[in-house]
Amino acid sequence: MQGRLITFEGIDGAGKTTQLQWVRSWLADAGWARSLVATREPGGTGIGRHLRSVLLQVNDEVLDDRAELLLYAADRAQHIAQVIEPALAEGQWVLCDRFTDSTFAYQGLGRGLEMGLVEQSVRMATQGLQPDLTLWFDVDPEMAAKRRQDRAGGGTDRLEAAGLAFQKRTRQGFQELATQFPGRIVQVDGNQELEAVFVIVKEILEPRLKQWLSEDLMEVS
Ligand code: T5A
Repeated sequence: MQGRLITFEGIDGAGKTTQLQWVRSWLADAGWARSLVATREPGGTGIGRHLRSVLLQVNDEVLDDRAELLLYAADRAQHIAQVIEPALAEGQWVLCDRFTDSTFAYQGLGRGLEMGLVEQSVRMATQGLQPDLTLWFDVDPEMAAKRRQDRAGGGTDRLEAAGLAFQKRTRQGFQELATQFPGRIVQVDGNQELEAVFVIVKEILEPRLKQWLSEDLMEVS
């Protein structure tokens, strides 16, 4: 059985975390005969949780853009070694809240770092590991900002505090990535109600999961 990596991407407040949790329950309840791991970046490991707080806490000290890039890479390298690769090796399906596309969109387009540097950092962290499927929750940045404001508990993290123009550039980054990798990245209109978005997500996932299961069966026989 082959493990599979499914990533959930989008700007802050796009709704990906909620959809990931719903997908997780749906897959578990529907008995897809495959064990699952749900995880996230940054912060999918104990070490990663320390890095997450450095990355997301608003601080008086300004975090340099290249330092930010390297911290995301460090979180990812640890996450892949400790969580993702072992799960894939056991044939599990891994649902990951953010992965490499976030680095291209946020540090590349959002911060404006040179793409060569971003690519280098991603290559070093992943050693070439790529998602099998990426769901990109595309939401209007103003709507996403409103959702973040309305969210119970409120609060703004360091990246959210970078403002609307930053989120717009990041959205543009995801758009460019979706054009570049049309087979892997599937755009989901996240502007609709939660339930309507989930219907779309299931429509995308069902045929893929069936295909993966039949590929596994063919391998066994
Ligand atoms: N980052 C990350 C980088 O810069 N580079 C990288 O390489 C990586 C990996 C991580 C931050 O780090 C950055 C990106 C991020 O800024 P995070 O907390 O993991 O931070 O990411 P966020 O996007 O900030 O997570 P959020 O939880 O804020 O947003 P989600 O997951 O997109 O949205 P969700 O599901 O939590 O929903 C937000 C609110 O909206 C409501 C939900 O109920 C919730 O209240 N909502 C909806 N309301 C109406 N209709 C819908 N369809 C809704 N969907 C959700």
